[in-house]
Amino acid sequence: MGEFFENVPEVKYEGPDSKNKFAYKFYDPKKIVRGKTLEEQLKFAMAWWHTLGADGTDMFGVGTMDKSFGTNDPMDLAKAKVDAGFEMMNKLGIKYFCFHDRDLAPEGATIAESNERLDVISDIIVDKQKEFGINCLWGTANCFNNPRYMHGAGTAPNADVFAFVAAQIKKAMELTVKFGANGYVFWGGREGYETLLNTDMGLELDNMARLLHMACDYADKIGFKGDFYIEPKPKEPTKHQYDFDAATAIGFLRKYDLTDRFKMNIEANHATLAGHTFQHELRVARVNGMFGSIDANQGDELLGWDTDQFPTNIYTATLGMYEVIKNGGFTNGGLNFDAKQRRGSYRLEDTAIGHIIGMDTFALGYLIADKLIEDGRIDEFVANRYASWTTGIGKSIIDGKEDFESLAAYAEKMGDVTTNISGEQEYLESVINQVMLSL
Ligand code: XUL
Ligand code: CO
Repeated sequence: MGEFFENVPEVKYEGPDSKNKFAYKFYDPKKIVRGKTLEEQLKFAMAWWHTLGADGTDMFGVGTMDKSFGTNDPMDLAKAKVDAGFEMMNKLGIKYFCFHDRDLAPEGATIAESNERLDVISDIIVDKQKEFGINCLWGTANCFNNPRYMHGAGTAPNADVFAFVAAQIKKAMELTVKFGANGYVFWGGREGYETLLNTDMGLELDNMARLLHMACDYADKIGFKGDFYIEPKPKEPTKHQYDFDAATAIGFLRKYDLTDRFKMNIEANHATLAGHTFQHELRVARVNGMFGSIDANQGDELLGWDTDQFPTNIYTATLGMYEVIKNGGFTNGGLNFDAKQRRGSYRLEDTAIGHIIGMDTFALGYLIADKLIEDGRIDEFVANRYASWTTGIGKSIIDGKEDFESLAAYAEKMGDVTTNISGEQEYLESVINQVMLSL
């Protein structure tokens, strides 16, 4: 096997003074934080589709990046991508990857042909995993690209499409188990509607739940013990997607009795598209006991679409990792770089540089969030803000001892509320700045 990323050396931690493009300035994989190495805490993953597949094609232009890896033959390309992917992960010290079925091998004329191709490539991947000690974070099926999914996949009006996608997901789950992953993602890019005029929303949602229940049943059959994830996104490519945001997806899972097996895979750019912050989506998942994994990227504040940029915003990463630490860290999940370099950054080494800044950003975010929690001023402030619930009337409400009549009597006796205290947002933001800059 030749080298594909010949301009990318092995990337090591050199510290904040390093001027080497191909070095980590803040991500020291062996540094111990909260009883584990940063490498174990952060669980970075490479996304097969962006890193090995995306060539810079956009709505107005053809690809700018050469991702042919030296061949024109589709199966040879699939094999070369395995070599290239493991070379990249090994050089960057990334220990996980995520994949869609169709990222790994080109779709055939029949399901049988597609599956045979996947068998060939997945055997090679399993050997590489052993050789490099690299794991799979999660797998998924691409249920959005093929024209058969033009009206949806699990929510298609045509039952034959539902049968087809079930077959596709069945195989993708088998591959996920074959790679030893503990996560399987459902991202419903075509699960939604363009117009309600032609849509039976109730039936579509019932059918989506039927598909997810079938996935749970099949997981038991093949011994998949990991988590299923819903990855919320409000729109794009479909006008309205059913898994709009974490709150909507959790409501859906509750209605259809799927909360035992499912958690959220929160993508930063999808939060932006939903009109939320990254931290908001993580908080909603956390307080509902549904936090699972993260697609680490960022959007552009000025653009209304999913730009999937490598994450560079330390403030956003800090508030995100604050939620992850409060959740007890990752269990089966991790930080998957669902991210690509800009179209003009067309060289193969630019994807390595993108991963490097992404890893440095999340390492900084984790270290600052850890310090914020250790500092304790924010937690203490929040505890004090809600102190009225720990004694007196607040405790009595929580203990279930009050009703409207008793509270009306209490309010009458009180006269008016005189005990509100300042929210001190500006002070709290100054604490973050201080902790961040004195790391
Ligand atoms: C699309 C997206 C997907 C999912 C996996 O916006 O984020 O790549 O992460 O299907
Ligand atoms: Co994603």
